[in-house]
Amino acid sequence: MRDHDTLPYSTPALADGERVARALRMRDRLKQRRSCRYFSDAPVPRKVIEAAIEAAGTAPNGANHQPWHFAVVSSADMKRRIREAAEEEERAFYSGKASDEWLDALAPLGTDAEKPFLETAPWLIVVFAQRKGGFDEDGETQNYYVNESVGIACGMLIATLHEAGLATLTHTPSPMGFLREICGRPAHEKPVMIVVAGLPTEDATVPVKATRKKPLSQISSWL
Ligand code: IYR
Repeated sequence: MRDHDTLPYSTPALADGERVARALRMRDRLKQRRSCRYFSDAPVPRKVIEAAIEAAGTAPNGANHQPWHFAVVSSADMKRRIREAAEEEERAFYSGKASDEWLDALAPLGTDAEKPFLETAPWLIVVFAQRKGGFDEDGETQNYYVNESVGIACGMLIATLHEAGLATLTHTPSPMGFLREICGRPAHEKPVMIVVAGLPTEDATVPVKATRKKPLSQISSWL
């Protein structure tokens, strides 16, 4: 006997062909995702963001403590503060802190210290990892596999926003402690990334370099 409470679990009964078709459909949808750096100020319903965060909140995670918090920023004032603080860090990064090797790696992506999208995009989702807190967020209970859990949740968040037809960007100013202060989060939470969400400008482009994906034969081995 299992000595904990349980519920039945099953997966849908599908023909193999349908399983393959669904996997290919999902793959093809996800293949269309791009990191976008040109956001319009067109509004996007709050409900989309709420649903995507609920989807992220279903991610597999350590001991079901769900060690994440999503601070959703939409006010012009807060977005401006985040942009100003992020650009200050990025200026230091691009004009000295980053190694030449790192800057060379970024050159084909065309990134620089200017982050206007932090103000123009309708939504900034600031993702925090809770180092402690447990399910009840008591701030003390140990959490487990925090980075892994939050990473998976971010992937599910981005996939859902993409499925809703939004453009996204994972933005990781470094260091990003300022996000804790601006968003009013406690010291045991670590800012992980900003997921910028909205619609692309009409003349948005993406770097060709970013569209090259490693083939299956390179990213997998079958043992
Ligand atoms: N955080 C910087 C630099 C940057 C670093 C990597 I690695 C990227 O893939 C993209 C950017 C910035 O946002 O510009």
